[in-house]
Amino acid sequence: SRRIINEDDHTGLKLRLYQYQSCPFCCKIRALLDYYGFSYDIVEVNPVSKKELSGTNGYKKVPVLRLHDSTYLMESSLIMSQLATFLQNEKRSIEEIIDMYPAIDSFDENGKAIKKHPNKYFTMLEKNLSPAELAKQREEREWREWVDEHFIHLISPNVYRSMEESLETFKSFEVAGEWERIFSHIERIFAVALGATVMYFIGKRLKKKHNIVDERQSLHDACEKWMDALGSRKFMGGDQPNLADLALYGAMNSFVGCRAFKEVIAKERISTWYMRVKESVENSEGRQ
Ligand code: GSH
Repeated sequence: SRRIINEDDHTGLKLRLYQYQSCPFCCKIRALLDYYGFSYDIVEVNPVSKKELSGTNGYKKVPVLRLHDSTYLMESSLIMSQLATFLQNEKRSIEEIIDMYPAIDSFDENGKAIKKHPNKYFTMLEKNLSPAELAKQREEREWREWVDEHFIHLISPNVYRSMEESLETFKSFEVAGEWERIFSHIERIFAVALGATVMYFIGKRLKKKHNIVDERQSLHDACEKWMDALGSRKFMGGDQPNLADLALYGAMNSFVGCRAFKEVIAKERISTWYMRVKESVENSEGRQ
């Protein structure tokens, strides 16, 4: 595992992130942790065996964030809300914060039993907010949901668009995810070829499922939509990034090395906003 150390982190949470380096949901969490200046360990999960996730009671997705050696947090947007709420409520322990996000039993679109967290996009403050502050919070929630429910769905159809792009993407995963630590040489060749082929077909299926006609155009449109909503503000959060800024920035980081990023994002006006968030995150400007 790797360790990110931030001298100003006095929370004592002992965070450990189980992740895939290039997973958009994991990139969202790293954006949040870095922005707020948390110290944390990173454990790269073996995508085949997932043996690192043995402590999570059967949950086999990443990201998982472990704290205090024994408590596991799941679901990227929920984790972001929990940590942001923790930082804003100095008097409450992390356990009390976790209890503010009850799960209800539900079913996913395939009829599989899942847990849902109805307030996963909410950050909780113990003071009364003005109508203007409430409107800002609502905007933040809506854009966070848009990142999860719209923007992230555009990534696979774009980065696995052709067999050639799919292979390029997997080769970038091999480097970014330091697969030489996880797989042998021969396994790596196999994982890249197999992964690229499988994801090429999955990308096509997802494209259909989410009614995407032209994936590059949709990516362009999404960037325009975000920038129109941003208007003259530096960040969606105003002078500082909020959780919507961090979520979109993180999601974009997941494919920063891919052709789709270079062909679309890098050429859009959103790239100035992206660079602004990058600087703010890399300097941990939200540290307490
Ligand atoms: N809603 C979850 C979240 O926001 O954390 C989604 C997490 C997710 O789907 N992660 C993917 C995963 O672990 C990786 S991008 N899929 C299961 C697998 O790889 O087997």
